Amino acid sequence: MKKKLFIVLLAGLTFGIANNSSAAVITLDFEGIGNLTPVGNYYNGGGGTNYGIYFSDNTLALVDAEAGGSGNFGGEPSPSTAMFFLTGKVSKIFVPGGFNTELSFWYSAIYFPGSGGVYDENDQLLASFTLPVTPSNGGDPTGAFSPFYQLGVSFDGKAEYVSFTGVQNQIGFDNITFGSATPAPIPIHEPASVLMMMSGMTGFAFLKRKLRGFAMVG
Ligand SMILES: [Ca+2]
Ligand SMILES: [Ca+2]
Ligand SMILES: [Ca+2]
Repeated sequence: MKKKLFIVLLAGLTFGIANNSSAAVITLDFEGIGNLTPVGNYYNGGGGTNYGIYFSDNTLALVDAEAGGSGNFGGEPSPSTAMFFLTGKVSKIFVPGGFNTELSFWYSAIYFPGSGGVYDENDQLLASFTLPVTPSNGGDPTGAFSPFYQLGVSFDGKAEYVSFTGVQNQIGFDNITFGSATPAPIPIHEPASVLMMMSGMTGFAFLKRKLRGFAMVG
């Protein structure tokens, strides 16, 4: 039983094989955006490097608690700011002009899985991906949403936007990279977390009682 579930998680984390690409690689690390501040147009002339990339209104930056913010995370690939959402179920990233063939990012989701998609300018789905529940190792030194896991997606065609779907305040992202799908390392040390995910509704009431959010808010 354990073995089967383990393979399911691997499958979710390892789809996509990087292609060689000479296109410019852009990584958004969210550093420099304030705690609980909308990412919005930060990378579209709003203070960060102007890549012409903008985010759906509900997408917020979150600074780790160790750095003075309200982030309940650790092991983020670029300290100390990540991205998440407190309203809605979907965060979208718009890349006018598009990007080719590869996307990668890091995420943490310790209670609920997420999913996502890459779309072209006609809203056609180019690639979809699942975001399995990730283990929690205690943070850096605190932060339940730790560590982050890397995931890469390869697709054909020119993508115009990316959607991340999940439970609000229960999934966070960092180092979102356009133009590179570096193969995901698979540092899985706690298969028990997968079992918790797979237990589904049976464990839901228990989880809900001790649920903590990506941000310490509310
Ligand atoms: Ca932390
Ligand atoms: Ca940190
Ligand atoms: Ca960061």
